[in-house]
Amino acid sequence: MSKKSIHFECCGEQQEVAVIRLTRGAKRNALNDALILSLRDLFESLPGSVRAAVIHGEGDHFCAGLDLSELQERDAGQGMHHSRSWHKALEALQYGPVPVIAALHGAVVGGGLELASACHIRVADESTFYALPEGSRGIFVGGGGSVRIPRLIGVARMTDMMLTGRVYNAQDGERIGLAQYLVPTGTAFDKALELAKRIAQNAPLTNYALTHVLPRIADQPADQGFMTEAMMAAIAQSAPEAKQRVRDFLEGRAAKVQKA
Ligand code: 1HE
Repeated sequence: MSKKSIHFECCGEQQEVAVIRLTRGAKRNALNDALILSLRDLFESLPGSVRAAVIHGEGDHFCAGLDLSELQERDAGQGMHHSRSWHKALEALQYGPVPVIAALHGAVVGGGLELASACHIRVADESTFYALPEGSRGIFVGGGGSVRIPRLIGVARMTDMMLTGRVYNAQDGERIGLAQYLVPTGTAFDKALELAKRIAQNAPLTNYALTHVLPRIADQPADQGFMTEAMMAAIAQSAPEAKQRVRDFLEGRAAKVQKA
């Protein structure tokens, strides 16, 4: 399926992995309104077979952020609604039906980093670089970056990126927590797909707990977090699928954890 500015298809034996590609390569996958809307629509209507998703970008860069050509005509009220439209789309992704893995290469800048930070796992290849040029463009993040990025790298590092225009390369990006995986140039998509296929084998309820409940627990005071965790643990372990998976291990049918 091709929506405006994105291409979407399902792969895997059971069509369990959704692959989403940003297709504005000529504009370095800059995010215009149509693309943001398409992302929201897509994550609100993924086929029932899908258990995990990969998002990547066409051409030499993952994403150049907000399409700056659309910024020209907006007044303050329109700007507010525009930012909220990004929030809705990226919430549909972050709190959507399945874990999402971003395969990163080239520029991951501005709104591109905001998009990547809404994903659950980021796999970066060696060509990746990260920046928040909003500071030098006289604007601010508006796609949830001020909420999500400090949770990955801390307020101090994000402040530095925006005040000074600091660019992180792929190695340093992984070191500070912008990506969980660093792979050779040209292999981020393959690694992301491999991870997605593995994630798709998990019990859906466990994946739901990890994408919807864990981040909320992380935002709760410890006392409430412990209680939410206890409730989620009880719900997860009472599922028939969990009981079957534990039985499979105890009876020697499931894989052991291997030394890394
Ligand atoms: C764009 C955009 C864009 C490229 N909006 N058109 N983001 C930025 O400030 C980053 C701006 N972009 C760049 O710094 C560079 O384009 C890149 C480092 C990403 C890539 O460089 P390069 O040499 O491969 O490409 P290019 O020649 O700069 O760009 C190719 C074309 O894409 C060119 O248009 P053309 O008509 O001359 O071919 C560029 O104008 C166009 N292009 N990036 C519009 N971003 C919710 S708030 C989020 C706030 C933000 O994201 S602010 C950060 C915006």
